[in-house]
Amino acid sequence: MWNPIEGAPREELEALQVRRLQATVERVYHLVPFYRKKLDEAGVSPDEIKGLDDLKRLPFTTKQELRDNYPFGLFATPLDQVVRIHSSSGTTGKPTVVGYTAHDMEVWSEVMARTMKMADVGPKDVVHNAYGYGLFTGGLGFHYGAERVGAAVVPSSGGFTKRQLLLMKDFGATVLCCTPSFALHLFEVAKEEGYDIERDFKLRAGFFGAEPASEGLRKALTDSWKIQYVEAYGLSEIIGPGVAAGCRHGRLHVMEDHFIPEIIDPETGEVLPDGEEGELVITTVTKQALPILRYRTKDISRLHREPCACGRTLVSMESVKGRSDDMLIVNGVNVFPSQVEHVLTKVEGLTPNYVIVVDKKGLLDKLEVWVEVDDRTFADGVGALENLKKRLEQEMLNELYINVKVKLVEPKTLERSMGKAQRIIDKRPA
Ligand code: DLL
Repeated sequence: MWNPIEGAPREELEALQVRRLQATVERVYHLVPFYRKKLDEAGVSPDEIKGLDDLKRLPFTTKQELRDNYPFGLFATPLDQVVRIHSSSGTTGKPTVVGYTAHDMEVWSEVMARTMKMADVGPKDVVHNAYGYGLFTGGLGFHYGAERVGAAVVPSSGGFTKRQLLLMKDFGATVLCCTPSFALHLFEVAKEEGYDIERDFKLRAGFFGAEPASEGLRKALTDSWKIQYVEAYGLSEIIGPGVAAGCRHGRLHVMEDHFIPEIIDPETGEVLPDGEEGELVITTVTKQALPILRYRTKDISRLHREPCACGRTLVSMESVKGRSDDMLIVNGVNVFPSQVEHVLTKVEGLTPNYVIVVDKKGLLDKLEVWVEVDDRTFADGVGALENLKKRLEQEMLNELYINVKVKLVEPKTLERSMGKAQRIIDKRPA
């Protein structure tokens, strides 16, 4: 563990959370007119926050509200105390802008150091950081965390796959940080370029996040690169990466002394008990520039509080299965891209490179999955491919309860992403 608080007794941790929550509500009430109005409307005065149970009385904050207050309307500090600004580009409307004071940067480095510690990253490591540097929080978030634990960081950022491989080999990278889809792409190109994974690379751990990855994709990455897979979860509105990190026992621990998670029913807003699936909501309790009350992440997960063998007492969240706004409703049935990926990675002969195409035919939605087969399967000929296609369509029906048309495509024909993979093409009229 990087910080003993990660394994502190629950009472101690919760007492700290309550103190910090009280201070946060007090601050936003006095410093952010938006929150004063919302708290007044909800009939909550800051001095009524006595325990964690009072969290549920606080109003939610949504991405739309951040946008409505573009760019700095929700900041709780004047700009002269802000030392960094990041922004995430949405697909629609204005970007979301987030700010950090020097203390926020300190917290961010701390939670990223804890993340790095999940694979014992330290001064002997060379961290190849292929998350995008820039307005996206991935690059700089990992950068500061790796520096904090004393590792040598290679700030390679995204793109330029072949050059990345060359640097990874020549600099002796022991740790890779990037999206799971880009890690897969790096592996494919490494093979194409004739690298011998075990002889040419020294990788021992990979920090993968920013997008969902099915069990199958995780296993493919662990086996192909021969590394410890560490999951990183986070979002710019809360801090960036560093909200939660995966331990060696496969639990994704939330840095609860800084971010308090809840799971709610996305329809009613009611808080759900541990173990139930719903939307993850997060309250920051140490952020200065942009404190956020009950941020609706739209990410679907569950929380678990059973003790973890790693010794951390921090609550763990299940890997995000998808975003509620990524969920496709196909003829009334809910489908997450991760469920499709799960089926694809169970079947031999395919690669985890796929896209989902949704269209309308008459009144009905039609879902197609295009997936690349591997070289060996491709060489097997038409008959084998036809059988594989039928088998996949049956598996999809069994798992997703809908009819899916599968299109098997040649290896390396679908577009690769350098950052977050774009898996869905929705052609239905809005
Ligand atoms: O993606 C921060 C990040 C960078 C996390 C690098 C991990 C590694 P945003 O661009 O604001 O921030 O996107 C946040 O990405 O709400 C999730 O939907 C998704 N996401 C992030 N991590 C995971 C993960 C960064 N481990 C949005 N699994 C979040 C699934 C993830 N989805």
